[in-house]
Amino acid sequence: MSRKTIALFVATLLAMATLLSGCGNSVANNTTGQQQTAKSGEKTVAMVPKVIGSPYFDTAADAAKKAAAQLGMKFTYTGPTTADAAQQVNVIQDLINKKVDVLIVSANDPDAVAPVLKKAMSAGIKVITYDADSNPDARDLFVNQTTPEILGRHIMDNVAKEIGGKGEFAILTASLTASNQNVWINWMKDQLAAKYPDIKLDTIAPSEEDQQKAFAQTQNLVKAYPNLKAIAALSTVAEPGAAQAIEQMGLDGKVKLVGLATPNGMKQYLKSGAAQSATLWDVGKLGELTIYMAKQLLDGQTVANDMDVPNVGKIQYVAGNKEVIMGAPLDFTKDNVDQFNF
Ligand code: RAM
Repeated sequence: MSRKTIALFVATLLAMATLLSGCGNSVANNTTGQQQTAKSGEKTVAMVPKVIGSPYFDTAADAAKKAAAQLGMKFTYTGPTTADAAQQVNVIQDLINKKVDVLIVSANDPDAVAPVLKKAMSAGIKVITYDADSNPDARDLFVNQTTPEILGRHIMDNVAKEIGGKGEFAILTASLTASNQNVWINWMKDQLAAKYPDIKLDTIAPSEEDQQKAFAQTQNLVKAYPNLKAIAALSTVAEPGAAQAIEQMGLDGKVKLVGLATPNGMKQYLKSGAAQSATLWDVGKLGELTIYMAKQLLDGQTVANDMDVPNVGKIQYVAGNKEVIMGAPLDFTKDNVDQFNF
């Protein structure tokens, strides 16, 4: 056989080997659509945030990926590039087609995502929501970061504390369809009605998981409500965006700012006085807890109240809603923000 024929034969063999190795149970493992192949028998867990590229969701995903590796599961992370419910539905449909074993979703819109999640469940895929729930009948479990009533009442109390119990405030939320922000807002309103007769909620403005939109909305709020004394910014991009606008308008301390954000995202603003407090939970632990629960479901294990989750701690389990609750929220201020790094 000539050298040329041998070379052609070897090249053909290599090409076939490459093709065959890519035919396993492969899924996209990030937004660039890079394919990874799960080893046979290895379960694949796909995490779908409200939006890819948000530090909050990417931090949870980094921790989830490490936890999945420790538990012998293949992890993939993919999602919409904006907090768009229709985009998120398409991403989930694609993962169903790729036959992942577990879907983990933070829903942009609980109603919009329910049909495709039910389709996943019918296809034998375990469905977990984390951070923002879907309709409860469209998932097997909801991993919630904290108790909505506690968080909502606490944020309202933080507003009242900053404005001396009287005056006007506004809420800068994420998307108007987001189930987590909406349940927190409901509890804020309940606390407002129950405890603060001299405080008025002027409006609720959306910022769609977009820090630039939060910046612009804050400018609009200050112009539209000249007596505004505080803003409660309810997303980890809304509060930094609002702080930037307050700083740019020279309103540090004149319009008080509280809300939900990471300590790293708010450090400079808490120290400068553009913001008074930020509240959140350990985002990495939320990612770890979610993967631990995925393994529990895959192994047919039960979830019990007060069960101790490695590296996370004791969790609550609300059986009636198939809901795990990780723990209490933390407040970050200029005095303690340096103690945290996430
Ligand atoms: C953003 C998202 C997320 C929410 C946090 C507080 O990152 O809206 O769903 O939990 O803020």
